[in-house]
Amino acid sequence: MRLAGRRRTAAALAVAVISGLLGGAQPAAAAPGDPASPAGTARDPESAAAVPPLWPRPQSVRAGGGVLPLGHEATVVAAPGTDPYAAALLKDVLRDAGVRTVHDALPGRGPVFLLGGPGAGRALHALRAAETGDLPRGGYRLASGEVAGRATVALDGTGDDGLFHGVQTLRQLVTGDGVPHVVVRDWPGTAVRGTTEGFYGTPWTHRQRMEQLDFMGRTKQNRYLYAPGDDPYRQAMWREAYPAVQRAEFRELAEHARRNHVVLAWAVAPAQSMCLSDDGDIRALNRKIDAMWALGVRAFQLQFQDVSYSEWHCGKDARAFGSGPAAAAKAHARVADAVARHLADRHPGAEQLSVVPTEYYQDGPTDYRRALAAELDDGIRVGWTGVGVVPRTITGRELAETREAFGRPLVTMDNYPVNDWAQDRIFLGPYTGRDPAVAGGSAALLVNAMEQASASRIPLFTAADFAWNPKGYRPQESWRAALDDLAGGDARAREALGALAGNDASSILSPDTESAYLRPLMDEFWRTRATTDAQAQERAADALRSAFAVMREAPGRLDSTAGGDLADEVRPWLDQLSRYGHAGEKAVDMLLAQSRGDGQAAWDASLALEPLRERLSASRVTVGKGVLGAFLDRAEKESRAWTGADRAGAGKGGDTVRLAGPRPVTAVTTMTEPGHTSPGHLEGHVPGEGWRRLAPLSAGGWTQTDVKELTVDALRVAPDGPRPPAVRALVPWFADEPAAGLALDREQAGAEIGGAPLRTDVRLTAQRPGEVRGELTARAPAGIEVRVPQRTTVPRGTRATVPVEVTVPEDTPSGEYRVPLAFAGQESTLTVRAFPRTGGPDLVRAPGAKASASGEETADFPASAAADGDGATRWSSPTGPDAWWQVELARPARVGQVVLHWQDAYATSYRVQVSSDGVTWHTAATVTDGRGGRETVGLDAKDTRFLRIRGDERATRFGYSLFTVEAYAVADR
Ligand SMILES: [Ca+2]
Repeated sequence: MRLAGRRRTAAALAVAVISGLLGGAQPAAAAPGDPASPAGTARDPESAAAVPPLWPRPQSVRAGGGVLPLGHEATVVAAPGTDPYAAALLKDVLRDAGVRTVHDALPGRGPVFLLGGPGAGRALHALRAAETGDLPRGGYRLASGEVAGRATVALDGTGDDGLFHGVQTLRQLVTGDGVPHVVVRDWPGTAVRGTTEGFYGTPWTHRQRMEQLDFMGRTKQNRYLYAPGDDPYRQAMWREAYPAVQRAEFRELAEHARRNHVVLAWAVAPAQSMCLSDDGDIRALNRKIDAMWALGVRAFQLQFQDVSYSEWHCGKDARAFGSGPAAAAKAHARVADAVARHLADRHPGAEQLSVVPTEYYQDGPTDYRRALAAELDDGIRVGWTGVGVVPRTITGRELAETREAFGRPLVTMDNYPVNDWAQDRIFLGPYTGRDPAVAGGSAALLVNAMEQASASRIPLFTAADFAWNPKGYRPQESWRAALDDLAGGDARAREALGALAGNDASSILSPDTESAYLRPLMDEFWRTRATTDAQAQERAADALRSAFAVMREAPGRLDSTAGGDLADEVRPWLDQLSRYGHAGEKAVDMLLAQSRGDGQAAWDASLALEPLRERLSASRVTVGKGVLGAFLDRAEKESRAWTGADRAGAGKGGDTVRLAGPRPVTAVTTMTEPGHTSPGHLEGHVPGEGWRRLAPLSAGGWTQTDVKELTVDALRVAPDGPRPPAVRALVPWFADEPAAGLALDREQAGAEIGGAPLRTDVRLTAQRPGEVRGELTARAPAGIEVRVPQRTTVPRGTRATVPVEVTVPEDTPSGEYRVPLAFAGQESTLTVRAFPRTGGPDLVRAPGAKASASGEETADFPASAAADGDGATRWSSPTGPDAWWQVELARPARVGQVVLHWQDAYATSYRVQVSSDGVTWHTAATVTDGRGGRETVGLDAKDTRFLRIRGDERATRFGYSLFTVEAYAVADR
């Protein structure tokens, strides 16, 4: 016991040391067998920093501290029978690290690399690697350090691919300095993990597939399922052999797959043109399978996903099977069983056959599933996609239930990142929402790639990481590593790739992740815009503009990423990203110029933005969904607020503005298209006088004219030459309206007598062609104290938020108090409901309290559910505005506070009523600006035996629904 305790401590310390590098390697608690050597000790963090990040994230890594230097010579000793691909890979790694001479027998020279066999085993033992124990197939051990005075790296693996995965890890450990001293014990969390090429669209080219296999080897995937949606030779033309060129490609693909320890699998979907009951057709199918075997395919899948239950392709099937789901299941099972028997007889080395049934995405057992489960040979696996074709989440429970329904292990065929169903999108976000149990509990986990092969590697990298180490998986870290991997060390490309993937990150799996890196920059930009802090504005604008510049430059920066393939594959998205970047820069320039008061520069940027936005909306692809377009919309809206173009009374597009009657005007803003026209001048129509020339227009198109409260009933732009200026907007700023608009965040609010201050906001909107300065004043009645800032400045075109703090001192009687708030001639009244301090237990939940209601939507939502203190249960009224919920308290109380927890169906307007007898009611509080969620209502209601929440207006078209109501008595002094 003591020893075990020490081991755990040592492992925990080592893990802590390297967690910063690996983003926190998963503690080895889930390890089969002994995860850590007993002698492991913590090292100092600096030397541990020499361990580079490793992907997929290993199950356990222990940093030893030192570094094993690599020179020009090394010795590689491979045990007899060692996997030649692992040995070849090791030599490539050493060559890339600068080793020129590799000796292949001891003593040799330079550090020694021991691959498998007793020699590696002894060195691993000497380097304090844990014994092999019950390391699963595909697992490996890797250790580096000094053995008997010689720099040594030792590796061994289980199964025929473990050693290869170990060398893939070693590849990442080798840096310019050498190999860090390290002990890795690692194994796959999913036995079969890989990629499906199954999309509809242009299938990958042979070269793309070859590269994908190398990528799969690097990321420790071991299954590639060939199933293009548009390959006729695996569908309608399944009987026919592939043409010679494709046969040669399959052979090459199979060989390349072997090198990468990937099993080449082939899926056939014959049912659209097959007589399922016909032995001749079954023989033909088996012949095709034999032919594919001869080309190097080692795993097969039968697909029945798009099959009708009533249409057969020969009369014989109708007679043999009948019709309906169970008949179809029998037919599918018959074919699958025959193929499985054939494989077992003819190709005993084949992997287990899998079948994608017609009902591959449903929930739980069905007639079809039951019939298939009963008929299908036990050794056959069944494919499913989770519950739903593209499910947001897949849970271990769903997997277990589906496994139960089919009575066998499942091949999880996840439809992410495939995008053939959403052709305006590319899905570049990380793989998320799958329980670790889905990986470990599936016979295989295959994710369906996009047509865009190298772009697919971003999500596929993360899925491979998840499949290898599901419990240690951290999507964001994995995603960043995927971007690093694809960028291949090019920092400018990496930045652009972050922009591309960051703005194409959302999907059904994670709808809220779009442009996540950009949104805080936008938020800060908007926040500072409403302030008068010019420096903060510049900083926020610079940060956002830089991010937009990366987007604009992305096509150039990604020119040679993945050998140039990436940019070619995602051209429409990349170009759209670039346009958004360019438009974003212009929008920032426009708004910043406005903040500086430089109307001409802002107008120039605004005009430059127009063609960019037109090109953006002409594109059929979606980038930065819900974020980038929304940013530009808001920028335009704020710009129009600043220029005044959106003001009532502004002329849009015409050269004359007629007012309803004579009004005093302080200034006029004119926006015209620059160039190609004669400038023209501004005129005002003065009653009793006629048109008066006011000012010339600027050639740049932006003119703001101060007219000193001139009373006019019309304004116009008059040409100076033969070609009249094209007027975009003509904006009068009136002297007879308040300089600022004023709105209260809340018109009513409760404040506890003698309690903490009530805080609310006043929003001020500038209504002048310049910033508006003034003082917000509050006329507090006796017994109420109000604090507001001394001076307030509202920048032009923006809305400023001014905090208001209300305090109700100890001796103030409870009741409602009106606090008029005024700014620049505008006034609004805040109603403060002063209520006494409350305390004690929740009266609603006291024993003896009884809830009732005017009605209940169904028996699932009883009145009592709002009195149980349980946030998961609720009362719900039938549809309609007039409904109430009430509680009869156990004994009369002086109620001082009611707390409501609304469901989405809340009341915007409601009353709190009280009664001593349940007959005569009295309204203790009225709320007319209800906002749902948790609402606290203060009151002071003596002798309350009955407390009622009466709805007046609904927020939704449904009824009212309350999770919980609480009530508290006025506290004793
Ligand atoms: Ca409840």
